[in-house]
Amino acid sequence: MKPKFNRKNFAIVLVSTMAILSGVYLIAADHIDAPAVTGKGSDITDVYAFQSPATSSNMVFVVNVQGLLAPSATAAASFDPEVMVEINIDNSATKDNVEDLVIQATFENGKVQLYGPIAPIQTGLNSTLVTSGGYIEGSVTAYKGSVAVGEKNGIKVFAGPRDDPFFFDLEAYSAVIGGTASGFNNPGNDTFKGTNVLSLVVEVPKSMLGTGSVNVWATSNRRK
Ligand SMILES: [Ca+2]
Ligand SMILES: [Ca+2]
Repeated sequence: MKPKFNRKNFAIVLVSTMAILSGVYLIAADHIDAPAVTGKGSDITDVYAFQSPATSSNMVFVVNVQGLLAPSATAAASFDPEVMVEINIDNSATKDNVEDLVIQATFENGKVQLYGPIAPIQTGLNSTLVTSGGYIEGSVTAYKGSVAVGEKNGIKVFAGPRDDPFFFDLEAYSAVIGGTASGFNNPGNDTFKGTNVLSLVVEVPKSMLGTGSVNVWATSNRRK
């Protein structure tokens, strides 16, 4: 029987070329999330999608979870084996924000298992692991450990703790929203400096994603 996953946490929708801007847009809501998911394996902070700087025929997807990890807590942090992270890709000619392809990641015993990209069995609130397509596995990189990358059929996967790349001045933002400041300062204050996330990074040939542009979003899904 195929495992089924419930969607617990919906992250963001973005167009690949807008990945960085979209990440900025989402900061306030997604690093400090609802109590039910904050700090849990299903808590997505940011999603990035961009062309590989090294290989222009590849796309890179990054999904970060478990934000605001203090360095002292990072070594003990781990991906939740009950949570599947799904990268959803809408590549239809007329973008309908319904995924046509999914890339699915699960985590178990220090390994990351990656399925797809492949057409989903179902769209919407639930996901089913699609085990009939491409599959690769990699070791989860330990905190400050040497980087492990799984690679097969032109697809690469990395999973492990990373310094949160997100820059946001939360104090200045709060002051602007509160009416006590008219704008940001230069330089600003990097509120998330020093904190870590658990990153899933996937690189795939664009040829596996269809033709034309794509809409990309990520979900985390808890096993049921
Ligand atoms: Ca679609
Ligand atoms: Ca989905």
